Amino acid sequence: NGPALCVQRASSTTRFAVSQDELKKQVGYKSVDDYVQSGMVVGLGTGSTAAFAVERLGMKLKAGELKDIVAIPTSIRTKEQAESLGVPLVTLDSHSVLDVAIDGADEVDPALNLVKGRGGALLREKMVEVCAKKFIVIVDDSKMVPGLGVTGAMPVEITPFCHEHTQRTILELPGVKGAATGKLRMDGDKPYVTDNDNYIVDLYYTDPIADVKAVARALEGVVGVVEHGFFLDMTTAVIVAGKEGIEVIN
Ligand code: ABF
Repeated sequence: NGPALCVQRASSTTRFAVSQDELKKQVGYKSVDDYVQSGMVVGLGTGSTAAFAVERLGMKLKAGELKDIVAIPTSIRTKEQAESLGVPLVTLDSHSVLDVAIDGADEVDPALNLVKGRGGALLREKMVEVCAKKFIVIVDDSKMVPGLGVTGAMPVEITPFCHEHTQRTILELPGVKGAATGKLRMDGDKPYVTDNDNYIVDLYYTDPIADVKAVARALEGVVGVVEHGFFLDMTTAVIVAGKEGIEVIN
């Protein structure tokens, strides 16, 4: 049985030229409206789409429509946004189980497996989202792909210690060698540094990845790899916005 599809048609107002930002806002707001209730522990994702969910949560808390919420941010920038909106924050150290986590993604395949991490927050995102009873992914329809690895980088967070060695090791792995090129992510003329003081190697595939689970397992076997951007078998539902309306796939 494949994922079920529930299509909510666009209202007459949303059928006209809707910007990408408006689509992100629609799914961000809907995720909070449909999946967050008072008393919950909520995981807050990172990125321009997740920022709308955080915004909505802040609005509803301020309006008193939600109460007794605590939230766990997945990056420093999400933490700062949530703090600025008065969202009470905790960490996994005090709350190991979340009721729901909401986040964006870079790619979503038909089995609802994901590539994440082009925003650089993959480690904290995965640590938090794997602890959620429900993981709700919010995207515009440009993120829906027939197979993972086609629209851009597949990020791998690695230790700065001997990063060139680790990058070479990754590029020799089955499922990577001959299929992808690797590039250390840069921030100007210096390596990009994650919230966890690590580096990121971006893998660029030319064709959809044939066996995503095998590549994920191989990456997990490399000492020096901290985490990879495949989020497999984690998704509860994907809320997708396109010009025709919003779809919930689960
Ligand atoms: C996070 O933000 C990431 O895992 C992903 O890389 C990115 C998606 O950002 P956006 O919503 O801005 O496209 O969810």
